[in-house]
Amino acid sequence: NMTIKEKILSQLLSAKGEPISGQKLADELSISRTMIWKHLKALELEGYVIEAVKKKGYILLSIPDIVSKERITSYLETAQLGHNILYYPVCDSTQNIAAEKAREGAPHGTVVITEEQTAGRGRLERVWDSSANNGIWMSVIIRPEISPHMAPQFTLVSAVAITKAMEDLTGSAPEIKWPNDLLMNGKKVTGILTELQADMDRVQSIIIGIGVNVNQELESFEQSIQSIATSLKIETGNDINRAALVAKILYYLEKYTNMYVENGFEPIKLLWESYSCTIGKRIRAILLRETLEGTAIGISNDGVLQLRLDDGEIRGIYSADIHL
Ligand code: BT5
Repeated sequence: NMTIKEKILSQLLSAKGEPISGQKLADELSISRTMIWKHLKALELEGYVIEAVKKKGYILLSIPDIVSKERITSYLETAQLGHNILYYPVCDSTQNIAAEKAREGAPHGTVVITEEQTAGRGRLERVWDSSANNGIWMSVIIRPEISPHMAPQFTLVSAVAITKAMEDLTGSAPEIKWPNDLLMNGKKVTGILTELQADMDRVQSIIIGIGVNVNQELESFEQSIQSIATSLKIETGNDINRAALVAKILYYLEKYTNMYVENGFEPIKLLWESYSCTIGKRIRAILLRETLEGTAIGISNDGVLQLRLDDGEIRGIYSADIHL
């Protein structure tokens, strides 16, 4: 039950660069040549590059790098995550849609993903710059059977998963800055926003919002963040296949989620520390009500940052903005 559009695409793809005539397409699909032409125009609007060769027919020259369900699925290696993908060409925030879907009962592993967000957000309602077709803007709904106090660690579990996926696909790993930033050359390439739906003693769902800057040029970013943001393309010089990176992230997110739920935080903590650029450094931590300075000496088994103040006192930090 392919749509006409999908049938045309599959014909063009199997022609492997040879022209295929409008008449042949029309005959095979039992529709008029005018309809074929309309569908080809629609495909071009989606980013497919199609060349019309006089008297011969149409050639598919390139496929857009979109993060559609079909493209992600073709790379997927997971048992559960990403088996239900909700794709939106544009939306306000995948986090909002995922929250609604989770309340309606969306299954464990549901992914909400988009090409562009008009109201992408970070922590504390900050704006998340999410321009069209060049990043990964997705929210993953997971339903682990854990108590709510174990939920914040999923920010760290996710950070390790995304780091591993980037390292696999690009050969270079970012550094993790506690709690939710991934940096390359000191600039932010990824932000994570973990939100929770829970009863007093049981998690209903955790919604992991993942924003990865992938194929942006520096000018693609809002002026205000050009000095602090970067993308994989800026750092590695290469265009990255976003759908493949999404699938890799889901692969490691599933692996480390299972590891955390089964074996506790210890193994994740070791991985996290090996990629961290926070531990051992002198930092300033801006909390909601105060600012602290000291040395970050580690994270505890519940993901809490341990800060040694200048007077020797050790403080556990649950949530803050860190300045290195
Ligand atoms: C974060 O917040 O880093 C979490 C970002 C999560 C975004 C994802 S995208 C999919 C899902 N749907 C959403 O609506 N959100 C999630 P925070 O630590 O508060 O950092 C926000 C700050 O990062 C902003 O105040 C800017 O300074 C900076 N920033 C904004 N957009 C950026 C970008 N694209 N790249 C790097 N830095 C950015």
